[in-house]
Amino acid sequence: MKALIGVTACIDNSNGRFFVNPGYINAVYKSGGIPIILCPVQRREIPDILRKINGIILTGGGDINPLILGEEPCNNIGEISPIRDTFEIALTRLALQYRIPILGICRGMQVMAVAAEGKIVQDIQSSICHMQKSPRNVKTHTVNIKKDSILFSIYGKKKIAVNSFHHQSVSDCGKIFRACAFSADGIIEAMENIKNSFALGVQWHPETLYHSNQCEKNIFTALINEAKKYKEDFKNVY
Ligand SMILES: [Mn+2]
Repeated sequence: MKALIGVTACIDNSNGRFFVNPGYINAVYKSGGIPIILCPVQRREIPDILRKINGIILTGGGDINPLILGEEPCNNIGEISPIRDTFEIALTRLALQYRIPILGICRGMQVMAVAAEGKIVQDIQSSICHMQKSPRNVKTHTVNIKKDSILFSIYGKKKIAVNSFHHQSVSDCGKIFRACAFSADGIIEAMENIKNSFALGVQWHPETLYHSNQCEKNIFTALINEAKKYKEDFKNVY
């Protein structure tokens, strides 16, 4: 049996549709998992989803609603989707309780931080460009990885280059995560769980790099392997 990986959908408010960019779907499928697109449901319905899947990808997308963090929106805030925020934060909290492996990508990493009562920078001010104009499969800035991390075990090196399409970032990872990679300006570029289950957040977009980069492919393989383990170890517990 293959691992079922829930992949959270973006909401396109202007066209009234849910969608997932194909990179996430292809990355899961080509890494040996089966992608299942997750659309927002009520909190009480989330356990019904979690009983059926073995791993989660929190995808990229728009900004996190500052009001969730008790802040007013700054002038440069992008499009927000309160329904998506509410669903993904609740999904993440319950998935952590269920110890379901999680991979958070870009916005997904920020959702993980908020779910763990961390903090977000609404609009990064830096001399390093984090919103690149180059195509999505081009790496534009470097990241330093902490040696004693899951991420280091995936990449096998301390300095990597990544793509970058974010103007928000995590400033406080929250209670159960620790930062494990930084850009040269000190922005947190990755974080991971220091307790219990596999949960990794990256601020870059491995789903648009994995075609030609083994390490980015390994991020998805790591999630699928953990999801398979989860299936065997914990499925009967809940
Ligand atoms: Mn960046």
